[in-house]
Amino acid sequence: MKNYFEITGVYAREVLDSRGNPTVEAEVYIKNGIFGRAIVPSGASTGIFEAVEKRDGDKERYMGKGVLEAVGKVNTVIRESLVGRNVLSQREIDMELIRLDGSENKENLGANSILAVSAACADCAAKALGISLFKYLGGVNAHVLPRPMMNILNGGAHADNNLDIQEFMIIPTSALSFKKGLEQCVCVYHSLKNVLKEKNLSTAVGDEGGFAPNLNSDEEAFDLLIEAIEKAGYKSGKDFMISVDAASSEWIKSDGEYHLPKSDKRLDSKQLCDYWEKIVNKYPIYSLEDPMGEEDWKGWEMITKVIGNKVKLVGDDLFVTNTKRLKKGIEGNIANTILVKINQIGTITEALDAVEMAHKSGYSAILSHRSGETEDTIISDIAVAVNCGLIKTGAPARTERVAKYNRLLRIEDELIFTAEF
Ligand code: 2PG
Ligand code: MG
Repeated sequence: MKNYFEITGVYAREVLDSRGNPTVEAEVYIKNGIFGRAIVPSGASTGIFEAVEKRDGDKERYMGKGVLEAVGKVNTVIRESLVGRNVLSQREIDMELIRLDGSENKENLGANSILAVSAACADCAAKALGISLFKYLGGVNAHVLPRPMMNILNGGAHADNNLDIQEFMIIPTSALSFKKGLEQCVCVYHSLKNVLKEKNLSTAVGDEGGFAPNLNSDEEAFDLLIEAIEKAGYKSGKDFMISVDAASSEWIKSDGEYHLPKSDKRLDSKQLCDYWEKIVNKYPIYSLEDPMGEEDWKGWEMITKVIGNKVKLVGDDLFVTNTKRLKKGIEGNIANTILVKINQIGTITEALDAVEMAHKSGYSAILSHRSGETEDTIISDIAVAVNCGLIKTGAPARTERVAKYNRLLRIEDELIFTAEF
């Protein structure tokens, strides 16, 4: 039994993500052929403070997006340092990966190589113990199923339409179980498709499976969502609320003003704050993600003062799952929620630390996918492990998104009556 949990092998390969771009898959082995596996996701609207995703830049392969160098790091230095360690020592392993890399932003080994191994270790450990990943990561108290924040209308960098806001999400607020909430979301998704068809609008989808029609304005998107909710037989504001990811860091131009590229509008921080206040007063808004840019701390401070007591203000590019940036936010009364993306920071331990810091300070945490995803479902397990109660993982279409929801259905089944929603 003594050496049962000893890592005997670490192996990585290049596989594809949902946008057809290469990404890193890693496997971690212990004795008896037990192994864990993980695949790393990839963003499009990436924050400038995210940990570095290592790409080969070799134009002869995958238009420069290959990850053979990152894969090579796993198969050499990382393997050498992990073989012989106890796979259950997640924190120790992650600290070792950070030490091996040696940089502030994981630029030497690449956050993609590091995260693949970190997550594969967790998966292997759970399998070795014969328990579910969410139980391994969260222990006996892991029991809260997250409400899905479902992105059913896409714009911004995720779609080639004319909407500046990147994501329009629905969140089921009256459902009493994950299963029911999911079903309701799916009904609204299909209802939206019908609404779009009736108006002769496109039902083609964007990167996260949400529809991506051209509309007269971003506000029309809110109206369409509400129409879809009502036509599906639900009450907006009661059964469903709306969440937005503006991804406004994408809007900032060098002159410091926000330049909304598709509508060609220019706004300063105050005007943008006024715009969000108007939206919050007009629509049943649950949360606004990145309503201000990743470097606009002053703008964030202003919006938190103005509407921070009414809605969740979610820092994605602002916090990049990094406890140093989150701490700055908490100390400055900035935002009230952190979006947690494991590849923004690069290890499972650091992602768990970010959730813990948020919760201790009265901030909410939302587990999140990336726009480039895979069949890997670890974020579903993490969401339940940390009892954060919220997950953002796209439309109920495209298997890489649906896989996360299906995993949550299985977890809910496993928890039976102890599941809370
Ligand atoms: C976001 C994400 C996920 P990306 O901005 O929140 O929806 O997009 O992965 O492209 O950063
Ligand atoms: Mg975002």
